[in-house]
Amino acid sequence: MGKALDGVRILDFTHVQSGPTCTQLLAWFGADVIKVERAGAGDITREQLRDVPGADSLYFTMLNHNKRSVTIDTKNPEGKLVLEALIQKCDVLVENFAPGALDRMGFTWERIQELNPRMIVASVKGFGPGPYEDCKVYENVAQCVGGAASTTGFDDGPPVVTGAQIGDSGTGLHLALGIVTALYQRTMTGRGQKVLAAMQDGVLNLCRVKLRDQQRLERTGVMKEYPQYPNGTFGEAVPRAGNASGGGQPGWILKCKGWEHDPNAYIYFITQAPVWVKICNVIGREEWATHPDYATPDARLPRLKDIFAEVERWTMTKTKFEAMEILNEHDIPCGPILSMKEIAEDESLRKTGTVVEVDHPVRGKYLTVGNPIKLSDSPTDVKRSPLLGEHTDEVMAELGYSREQIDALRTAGAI
Ligand code: CAO
Repeated sequence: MGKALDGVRILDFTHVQSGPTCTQLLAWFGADVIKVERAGAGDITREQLRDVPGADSLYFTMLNHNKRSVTIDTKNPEGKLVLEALIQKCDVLVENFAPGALDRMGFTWERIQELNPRMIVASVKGFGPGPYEDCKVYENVAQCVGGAASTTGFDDGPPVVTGAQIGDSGTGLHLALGIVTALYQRTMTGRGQKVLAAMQDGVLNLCRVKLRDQQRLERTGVMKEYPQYPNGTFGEAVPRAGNASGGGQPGWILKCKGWEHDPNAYIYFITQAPVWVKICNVIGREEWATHPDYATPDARLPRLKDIFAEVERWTMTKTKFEAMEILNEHDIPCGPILSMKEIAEDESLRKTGTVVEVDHPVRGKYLTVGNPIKLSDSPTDVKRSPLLGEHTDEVMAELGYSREQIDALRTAGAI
């Protein structure tokens, strides 16, 4: 079966996490992704957080599946010529260098357009144009400047960053959408274009509901679904909401049987209005179904803390999986807090290809997250990440270089 992006060639000039997330997705959709790495060193993540001596780290292998690796010194004049040949051959150049690095290398937008007017140049940067555009940015910086940290955590504690890599992988996802959209537009215009996904913008996009709440707060001074209501105080900015649900369906994390010893013996419980009567029946508070203090969503808002305390008395008598089973029988929305260990062992995630075991010639077998986006006509086949420079000769030959030329470039340190 063919793949959605068969025939699309990507010059992958990415490193660390944000850019590689994007190009890995494109590779899974069938693009030929040629990762250009610094000769002798490669993507810095190859050696970061190493768990097997001498083997590419999981950090690298889990972000670079299905790609080919070529090593080119793009600051060497002859190496630059090889990169030019690649630019002429590829459809998209993806990069996430520090601002200005590509220009300093001599590959400005104008120069790339001269070489290939159909080329799409896609970049991840920390910030968009403005006072911070020259700054280098990593994941947690993006979470802080994009509004996530100020709205995450508990009211009486400091801002908190989340384990979900919304700054890096989140922005990589945004960039991938920009790239396929630009490819689609190119089918009509014949022209390439620049695609920019700034990490601050990507995080803010994911924090859209918090900018919604900022405006609600300014208008009404209070947000009744926040845990600060009715006894706490609201300031000028959206406060941290603990584990409160983001929308109009109040939720909270509740203890389950075993919570004293197991840090993940908890369940997320949502008091969804349409199933309120069922919730009352399940927890044994049938009278709340009709009591004026509890029967309507508005009446419940000032009492959420007490309501969740009562529900928790019930969840603490069940394991998180028992609670999940019982609540699901009644269509009550909930979800167990799954540990990474439980996720790694989850059979259903393995069956769908969301968790995949991959073999690697140096490190052996390891687990990875497969393609979370499933296309019925373009199935994903997860292949191991490339060794450093594994495909240099192969790609050089495809570019038309002879054996002698390849050897000479290698001797010159260009590749
Ligand atoms: N041959 C020769 N030189 C190469 C090369 C190659 N194949 N590939 C890269 N280089 C050079 C670049 O040209 C650059 O040189 P100059 O500084 O002289 O212009 C240099 O390597 C380093 O690039 P960098 O500045 O991007 O790398 P860094 O480690 O200092 O910074 C990071 C890393 C991530 C902070 C920065 O790249 C950045 O802000 N990127 C944009 C935002 C982003 O993606 N952040 C998320 C990263 S994932 O957590």
